[in-house]
Amino acid sequence: LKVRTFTTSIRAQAVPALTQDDLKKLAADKAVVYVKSGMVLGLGTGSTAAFVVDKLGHLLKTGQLTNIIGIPTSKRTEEQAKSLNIPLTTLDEHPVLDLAIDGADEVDPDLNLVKGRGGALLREKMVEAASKSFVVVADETKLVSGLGGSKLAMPVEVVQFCWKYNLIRLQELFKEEGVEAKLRVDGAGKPYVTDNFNYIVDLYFETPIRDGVSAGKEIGKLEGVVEHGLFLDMATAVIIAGTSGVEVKTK
Ligand code: ABF
Repeated sequence: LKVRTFTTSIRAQAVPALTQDDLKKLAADKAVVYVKSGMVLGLGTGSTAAFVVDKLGHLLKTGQLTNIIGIPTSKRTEEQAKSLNIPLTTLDEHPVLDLAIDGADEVDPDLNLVKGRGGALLREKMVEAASKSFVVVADETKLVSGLGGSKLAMPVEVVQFCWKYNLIRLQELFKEEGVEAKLRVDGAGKPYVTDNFNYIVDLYFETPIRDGVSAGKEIGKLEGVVEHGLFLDMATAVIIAGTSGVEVKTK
């Protein structure tokens, strides 16, 4: 496996300090270059993906893109796309997509990802797995040397029925990584409910996951687990915007 990196520099002189949102917009600008008229597109979720959806709306409105049709990865993205008059479809109608563009929570050196802190992991994985190419947009804060290494959540979507039983089984599975498993709650302290009416158990690792492939398989074996946030060997390109430039990493 060889990851190739191409960097476009941002000229340093007279450029005010870039905010994280500026970086996300730069990644989104680069990503929409991959979009061609007539494509069936996976529309991601999260603040970086939202900049992509905004730009697609603008390109359609100004006639720079025509005849694209999107499959949203969450209800939030569906609403945003509708508000921008982006035509929408479903995986039932279009089971093969040309391109999906989405954000990520963690990106490792082999372009494996943790996704789903935004809660949309199930639809994201379904749409992105059905896509001929999958471009990730992120700012440099998302780079990690090993998945789980950011000390932030790695989400697992579970059915509501006996969620605690699965929380304990997940904790048991990763006891060597020193995992802490927590049920995700919303702002009111109630369990967070996904677009698919499930709960999310967030896993916090003390040390990065040693073997992502086997971790994914072991999680998947638990009955009542619907999906997990390890997106392994799925990204065809990752666009990382940093203060010194925009990098495109491809496999
Ligand atoms: C989606 O949004 C998720 O998979 C990921 O959880 C999140 C990243 O959000 P942001 O771009 O706001 O950091 O891509």
